[in-house]
Amino acid sequence: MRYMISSFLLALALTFPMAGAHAAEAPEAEVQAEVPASPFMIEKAVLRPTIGPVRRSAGYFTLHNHGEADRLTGAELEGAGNVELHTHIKEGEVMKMRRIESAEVPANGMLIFKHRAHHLMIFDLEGPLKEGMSVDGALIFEKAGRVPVTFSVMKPDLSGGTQKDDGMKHHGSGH
Ligand SMILES: [Cu+2]
Repeated sequence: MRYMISSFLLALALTFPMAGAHAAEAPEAEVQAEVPASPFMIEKAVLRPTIGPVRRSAGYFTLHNHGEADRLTGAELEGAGNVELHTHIKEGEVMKMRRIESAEVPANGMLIFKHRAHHLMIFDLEGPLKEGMSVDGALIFEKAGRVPVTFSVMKPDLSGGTQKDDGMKHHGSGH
């Protein structure tokens, strides 16, 4: 059911590029019955495969917001003990990771979590994440609340990186 509704919202977004302005005019009954209205479309939701016995991963996604400004304040993942929001900062010559409390979602804009930038840190996984797996989770927003998202486990696009070896210094998990 969720898939059908997501498709409906996607169709809506494609039909009305200015979805923020038009969403209110769309037929309401079908949407409001099952999902709290979410102005978001989330794509490229991926988790890194785990490496050996390490029960830690990183998560990435691209969120398109077709509504008002909001803030991402947390995330959940099935089978994970804890999920944190992190960012990368450069201190001198060294890239470091730092936990952040929230991330801004601009009105009618995007929030991108990717390699070497904002990312989800996944801790205390119950088991390994292998390529091809799907894992249910959720992103939690100040206004929109809990928005379900399904992550695919795959090697992420690393093209956003700068220097090859920087990524190996963080948490020892290679992201
Ligand atoms: Cu991190």
